[in-house]
Amino acid sequence: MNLSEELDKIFEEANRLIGSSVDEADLDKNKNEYLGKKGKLTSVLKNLASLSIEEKKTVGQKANDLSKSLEEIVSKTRENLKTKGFKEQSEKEWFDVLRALGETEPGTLHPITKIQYEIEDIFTSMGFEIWDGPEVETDFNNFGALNFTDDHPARDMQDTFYLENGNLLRTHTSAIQVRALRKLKPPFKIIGPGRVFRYEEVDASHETSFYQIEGMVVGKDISAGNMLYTMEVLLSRVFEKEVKTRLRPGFFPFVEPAFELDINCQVCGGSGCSVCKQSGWLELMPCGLVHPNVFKLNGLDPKEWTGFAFGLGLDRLVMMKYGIHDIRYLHSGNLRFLKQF
Ligand code: FA5
Repeated sequence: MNLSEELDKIFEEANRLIGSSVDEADLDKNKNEYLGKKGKLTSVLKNLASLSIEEKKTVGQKANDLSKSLEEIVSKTRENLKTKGFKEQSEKEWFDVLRALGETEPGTLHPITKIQYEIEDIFTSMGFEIWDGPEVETDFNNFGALNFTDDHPARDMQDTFYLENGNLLRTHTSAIQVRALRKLKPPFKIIGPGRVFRYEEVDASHETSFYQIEGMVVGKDISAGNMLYTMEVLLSRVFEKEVKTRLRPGFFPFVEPAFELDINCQVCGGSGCSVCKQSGWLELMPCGLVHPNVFKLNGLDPKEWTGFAFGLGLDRLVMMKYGIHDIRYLHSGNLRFLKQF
């Protein structure tokens, strides 16, 4: 066998052996057997010295080519072994990430969200549209357009978080009625649920951030009777039973006459507790007939249009419905509390 034939034989052997490597260590060993310092292919090259110049050229070239091809076969095989390795590892070591968490429990709606959805259903069934507005509002939308003059004492009724740019965190959802008044063509009926913010002392029935639902109806000849009927429907559907309410005169610059609708405290049944401050009643839903100035300030003619508006305290409604004796539970994130709903 001449040197060239010997090279062919070695290449064939090497190709087979390298291709059958079972893992990377085996591959390194096999590679070394042919391409290492003392490898079979390397040793053939060492014998080149005994050949003629002509043979040296052809056999040398052939040996170089074969050695390059073998290097390529080695790197291909290494890649295959790596992929195979990952595959085998993932088959052996897989685990169910969800199972690793243990028992999972489905989430539930927060009681405030639940009642909000219920109220949205009640009002949409009466033909109301649902309106939204941003939590950061302009002073004008929150106060100015609602007939609060700059020095109006009512501004102090709702301690306000102001932002550096002159805007504020809305103190009530009445800012949503302003947006509706400016966008919609009367007649219209809207409700506007949302989160509001006030710089207040926190106690059993007061939070610094809470939820309200604004309601507004604008049309021809809207009366206090229409307003009271709407509120009765709302309360009887939410509570699914008769609840005692009372109306007191109220004061808000954007409604005239203004009323406070109180609900008989459902936590103590009216006998007095920390939620109702021992009075047996809880302030729930102020309301009134839209003040003519509000129509004027928002581009509508008060001689042509009438309306009513109300602002329901959603947290307090939830407290009354479920007999919750402290508003702070609602924003606590306490799962033991929330799971009950
Ligand atoms: C207002 O916010 C008026 N914008 C409501 C209104 C709308 C009047 C339309 C007339 C026409 P008031 O500040 O009273 O009003 O708040 C309304 C309701 O929000 C209260 O009756 C109460 O249920 C709830 N509320 C007020 N302050 C808090 C508080 N700190 N924590 C929880 N609920 C509150």
